[in-house]
Amino acid sequence: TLRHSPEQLRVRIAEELDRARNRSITLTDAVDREDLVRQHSPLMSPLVWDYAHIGNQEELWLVRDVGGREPVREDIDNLYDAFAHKRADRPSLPLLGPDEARSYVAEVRRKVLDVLERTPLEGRRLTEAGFAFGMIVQHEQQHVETMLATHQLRVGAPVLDAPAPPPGRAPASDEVYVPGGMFLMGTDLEPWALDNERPAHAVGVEPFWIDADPVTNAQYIAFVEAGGYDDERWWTPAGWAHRQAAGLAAPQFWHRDGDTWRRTRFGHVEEVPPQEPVQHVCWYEADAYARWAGKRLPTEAEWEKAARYDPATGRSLRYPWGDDDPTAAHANLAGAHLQPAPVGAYPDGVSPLGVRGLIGDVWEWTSSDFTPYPGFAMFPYPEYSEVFFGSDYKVLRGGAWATDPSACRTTFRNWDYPIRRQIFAGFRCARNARPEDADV
Ligand code: AVJ
Ligand code: FE
Repeated sequence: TLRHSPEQLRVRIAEELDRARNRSITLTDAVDREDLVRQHSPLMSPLVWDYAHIGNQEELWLVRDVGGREPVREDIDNLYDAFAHKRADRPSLPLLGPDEARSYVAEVRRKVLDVLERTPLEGRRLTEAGFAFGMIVQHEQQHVETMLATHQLRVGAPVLDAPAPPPGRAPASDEVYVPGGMFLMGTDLEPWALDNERPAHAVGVEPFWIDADPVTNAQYIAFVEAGGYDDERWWTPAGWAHRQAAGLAAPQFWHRDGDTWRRTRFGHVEEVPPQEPVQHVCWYEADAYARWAGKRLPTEAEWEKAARYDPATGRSLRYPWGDDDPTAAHANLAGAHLQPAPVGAYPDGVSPLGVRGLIGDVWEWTSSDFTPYPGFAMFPYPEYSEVFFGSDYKVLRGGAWATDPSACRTTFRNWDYPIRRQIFAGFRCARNARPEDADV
């Protein structure tokens, strides 16, 4: 999207809208009507709510605001306002049924494609470089990821399948040295970057070491089997209280079968693959593991420097591998495999410093609270990020196997509560460098 002519941009936007819609349709067509309207966990909306909410957001921003057209269904705005009803309450609302939701969403899309044909993609900030369309593409893709989390919580026969990921390979070394000093964090150039990724600004970090790969299941099992869940020393007071209250003893969806750890993944029960990044751990678990390992979580500035700083030029890249858009060779994205790949499976995705698996596989918890960058300006609405700023949420970086490339960049910031485990989140560790480490 960086250097498109207006006509190429229109084609690209239509393709992105279509790709997002194909994913939402796949996930909603995969289950029967009962599973579409049912709540599979109080943490999640019924799938049919996500589906109609996707259409409603698209109507609000692209049909009404960008297009200036008459509302399609103004009467349902409140039902699909995420701030008006908590997820737990959504099943009891008079929601559109599956057929109604499908025809509503399709009608909105027909109008949007017409709006796209007639809208200048320059001038007005909301439509400059197709921003509002890009925002809606990313919104749908984020809900696709949420719907995948709902599928993972659903109990019953498997309905989703995908080919296995490529094989992994060992890293050259377990940790990578990141030099201290300034780098450019955030972006002004990425046309579809959301408000919280802006503006680009110089940030200094102290020299540090970061894990070459995300923490694997095998590494995490060592923590579990060393009694890490029963040793208060590794946990913050809030983490320990939560571990006790929630009875945490292993990642979500794991169980012990004799001597073997197994996991349930989209209805399939399988042995926990040792070389895959661990997922379905909350921030408190990640933080406790890091302390047990004699390390800590990286800050989001450290994560971003490790991901995009090129020491040869001093420049910040768009992606770890350079400025090209992600392909299937760079990273495990877009739900292609429905699971993380073993570490080292994407040699083309390595960062200039030699850090691997930064994009895709699992969202990575950072130690940072979700706060605005200096010079932050809310755009185009406060409910995307601004209302979430503060100390309640921790930042996650890098995207998961479920994340679409359109909603995944080295600058992209995700956030969630430190207790959340149903998201596709893991982590890697970091530690401060000593002065003599600079010689390596
Ligand atoms: C950025 C993933 C935290 O799912 O709550 C979806 C994205 N915002 N609809 C979320 C979002 C509005 C958001 N996250
Ligand atoms: Fe939403």
